[in-house]
Amino acid sequence: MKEQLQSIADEALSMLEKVQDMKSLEEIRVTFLGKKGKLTAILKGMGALSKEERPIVGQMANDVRKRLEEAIQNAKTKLIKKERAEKISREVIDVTMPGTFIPRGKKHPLTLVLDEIKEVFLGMGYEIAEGPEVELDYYNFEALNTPKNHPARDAQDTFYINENVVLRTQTSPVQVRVMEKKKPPIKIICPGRVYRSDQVDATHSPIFHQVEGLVVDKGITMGDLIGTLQVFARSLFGEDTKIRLRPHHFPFTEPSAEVDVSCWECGGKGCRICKNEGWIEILGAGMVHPYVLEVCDIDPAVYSGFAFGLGVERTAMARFNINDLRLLFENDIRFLKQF
Ligand code: 2NL
Repeated sequence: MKEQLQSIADEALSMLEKVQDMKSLEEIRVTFLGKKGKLTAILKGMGALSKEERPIVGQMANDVRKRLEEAIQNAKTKLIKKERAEKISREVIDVTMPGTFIPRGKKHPLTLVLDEIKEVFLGMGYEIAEGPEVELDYYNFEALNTPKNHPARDAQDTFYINENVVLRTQTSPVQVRVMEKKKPPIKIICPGRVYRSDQVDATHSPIFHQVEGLVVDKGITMGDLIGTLQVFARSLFGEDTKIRLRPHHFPFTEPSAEVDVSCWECGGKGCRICKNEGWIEILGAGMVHPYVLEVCDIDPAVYSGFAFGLGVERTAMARFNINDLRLLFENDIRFLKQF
């Protein structure tokens, strides 16, 4: 039996020395140490030994088991190290491989125009003011001299959240909020998204963007308004651009005007772009109505102001010669690439 144990140990150790993978290692373990393994068989056969021999062989069998267990553990550690080294050598990074091409994006035409507009007014010392898109009826209409039953409040034009809350139809409520808080001099522009219950077509969208401007101080006149709009028109549409005011009505300004710029294509002679008018309408403007100043606790006997409003989509369409407003919202890359 001693010789048997010795030869089992020799056989197992020589197999363990040559083992190449985890699966064979496990097979070796089962062959020698498993329930039906060679060493177990020896232990089972010990009943046939004499009293004197039994402890000696038992001791020897235990030593062999210990040696084999240690050898298996060592072989396992070696294999894990080997597999890890192989994995790392397989995973070398090829630093010369070309990267994935990520195309560079560009600004949307609406953003381009908005940036230009902001730039002009920041240059004239205006500040940018922002406010909520979900707005109280009071700021959107009431404070702007547009009482209940005024046609501009028609449910067809305005998205009502409830009786007192609307999606703002213009950015003027921001200006009212500023006037309530801050006393003149005030010089702000209010860019932002506005909402009207309109059917989508080539010139209408229920969501669009506006920039409104407001100046309030002592002695502000129509001359200041015209001079400001002149600077604005020249910088957006070219140095030779002229402006003209046509009388109009807004509830929040008095007097009020619609403002045209001379056609940048034909210079006023008449062409396809201006539909032979020579002029293109770009904004509405006027002197702030005394009522609006009063509700903001600004004394109209001391202060006066001018205000104007323009549609960013309309301006972008004019500026870039775009004939359908929907193109600005579809995000078709073939369209956007052109600006
Ligand atoms: C248009 C016309 C306009 C204003 C907006 C305004 C704001 C205050 C007081 C008085 Cl707080 N006026 N805003 C004035 C005139 C015209 O917009 O056609 N917008 C697209």
